[in-house]
Amino acid sequence: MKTEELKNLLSEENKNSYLFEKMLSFYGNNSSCLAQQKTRIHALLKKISGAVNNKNIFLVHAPGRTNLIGEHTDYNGYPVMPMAINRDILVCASVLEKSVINISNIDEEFAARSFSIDENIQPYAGGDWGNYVKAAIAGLLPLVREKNGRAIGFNAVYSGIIPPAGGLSSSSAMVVASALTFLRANNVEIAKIELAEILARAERFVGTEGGGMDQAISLVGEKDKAVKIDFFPLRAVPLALPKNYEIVICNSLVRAPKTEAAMLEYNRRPVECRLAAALIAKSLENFSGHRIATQRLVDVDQRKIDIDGESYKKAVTEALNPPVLSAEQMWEKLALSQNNLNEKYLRLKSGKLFVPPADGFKVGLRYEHVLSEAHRVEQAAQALQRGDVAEFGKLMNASHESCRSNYEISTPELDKLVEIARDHGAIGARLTGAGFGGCTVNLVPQNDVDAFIQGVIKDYYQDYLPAARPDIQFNKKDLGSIIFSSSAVAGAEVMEE
Ligand code: NG1
Repeated sequence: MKTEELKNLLSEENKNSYLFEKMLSFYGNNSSCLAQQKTRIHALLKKISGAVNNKNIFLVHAPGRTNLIGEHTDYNGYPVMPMAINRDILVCASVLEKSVINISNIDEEFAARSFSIDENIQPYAGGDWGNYVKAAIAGLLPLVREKNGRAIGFNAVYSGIIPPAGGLSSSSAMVVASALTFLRANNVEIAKIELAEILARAERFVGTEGGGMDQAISLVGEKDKAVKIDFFPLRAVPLALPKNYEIVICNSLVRAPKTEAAMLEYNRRPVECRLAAALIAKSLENFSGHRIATQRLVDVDQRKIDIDGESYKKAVTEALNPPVLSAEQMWEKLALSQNNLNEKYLRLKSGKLFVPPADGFKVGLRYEHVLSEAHRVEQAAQALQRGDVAEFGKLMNASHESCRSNYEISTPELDKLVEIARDHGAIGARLTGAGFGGCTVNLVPQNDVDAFIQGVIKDYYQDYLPAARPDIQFNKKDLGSIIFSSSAVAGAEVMEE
């Protein structure tokens, strides 16, 4: 499609055009929102046509997400329940007949990048936005080469409206958008579920030990639905969200970038969970005499082990006692040398060695969170199926409490925001995403949404935050992207007529 054709498809007279309809379904039928999106697409078209001389171009859209319930369960093999939101990464691209990727961004904070496609793609320095594009290309290169014998690249301009470091998966949306652009450039088609599995592994290129929730929901999101996602193998079940309620997202404005201290704290949790699984497997072996192969907590779930309930309970209690262990206690209990412990459990997928935390491995608390949270996800799915909104809200609240006290991923600001949200009518309120800052997700009766937003603005953004965190600056004009309600939207796609 040529730039002019795309512009025509976006014009007012063309309200029934393919692109116009796509925009309506992604961003909602709200005139100021639509106007904003059109301006955004025009800016992309302008920037790319300057670079590629009006060659054939295409658009790719990948949404961010909010997780309604099921936090830090994905990498343990337990389910999650996110929805895709109407904040996305939009890419305008043209195919290049050579093995090079050229990317630029409407936001000039992100400098243009260019790299060659080869089997040895090395990351840029930590925190560079180009790493998310490299992650997608490196992850898909074997598949594209297998199908086509070679892989060609693209020129692309990116525009993102998902707040970064906010727990709304801007990074995974960037990976997904880049992956779809790369696949389209090479004319390779692949099922969304299969792609989600590849991209969950691919994103580890940036150094996090994450699970597969974010890439999956960005791809398989559905309009007006939450999606219960199970892992290993990936399965997605859409569930209708309650009518007459809205999902409101509030940004605590505490940034949680995965490139700094938050990355260390994030990676600590999967390490502690792997150790908890290893301790339980060892203890179960003592009880049952069988060797149990474990990679994650779900592998030692009672439903998977041939052992009576009483012995199972005893084995777990023994395994997680004491609930906090130093590295020395850990290698003794697992009967491993220090070196074996390091290589088996502390070596991160990035190759780096995880340094044991000074306050010990908190296996007891982490286990408590993951198992109870997995149970809450199942209950939440049932509550949605029978339309029990009150129960769903209670489960969201209980999830926040467990994230705070057992998984220790909340912050005073997130706790305050959740408390204020409940005071202003949220049926359920909790932190969403990895934690350590970022956003909360709130279930609010539709008729109360305006009052809810005004109440939270007053109590949190006007009264609490400036006093508690004078270091955090924000512009009142930006409140529309700091606290907003989002419908659930469809997953990522290439937009071409
Ligand atoms: P965010 O909030 O995008 O950093 C991370 C992980 C998820 C999941 C959640 C916690 C990545 C890319 N994402 O999400 O897989 O573990 O934390 O539930 O690592």
